[in-house]
Amino acid sequence: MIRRILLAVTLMTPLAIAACSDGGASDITVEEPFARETIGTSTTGAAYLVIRNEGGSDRLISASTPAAATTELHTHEKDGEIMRMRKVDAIGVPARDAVTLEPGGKHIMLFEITEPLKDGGSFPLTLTFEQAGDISVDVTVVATGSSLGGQAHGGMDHDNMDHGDMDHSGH
Ligand SMILES: [Cu+2]
Repeated sequence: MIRRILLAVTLMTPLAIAACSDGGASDITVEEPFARETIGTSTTGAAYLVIRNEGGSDRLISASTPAAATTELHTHEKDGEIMRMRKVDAIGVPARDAVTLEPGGKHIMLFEITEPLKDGGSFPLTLTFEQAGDISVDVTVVATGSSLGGQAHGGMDHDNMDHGDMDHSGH
């Protein structure tokens, strides 16, 4: 059923599609999605991106990718002098605003990455928003320390992160 609707939309002229965008599903755009390459035998990583919202407030409620068995929404919080990652149920996207997921901040955590992420590669990622629905992007894999991945985040490498009391074994 959904496939049929999508096909119908695809067959419409660009003008008709533009007219359809009043529904609000296109209020959100996702820019500059990237992840750092995995190191050694590590199967843990994170995806970063910018969410731009031209419409009313929304929330990113989940993400999924064939590149990893488990995906979680994470944030970083300062616990004394230590930055700890914490799983969150959703990442809020205020109306007509942008939210940046970046190293040392909010991110999409990837567990049990199936194939090592290599510099120059990419993988698909589907973001699910409460209002806007699913938005799929291609995440570019960059080398560790690359400028796209940000620099001044010493000590925040995911491999060295203290995951606190999060249990990642119980899938
Ligand atoms: Cu994390």
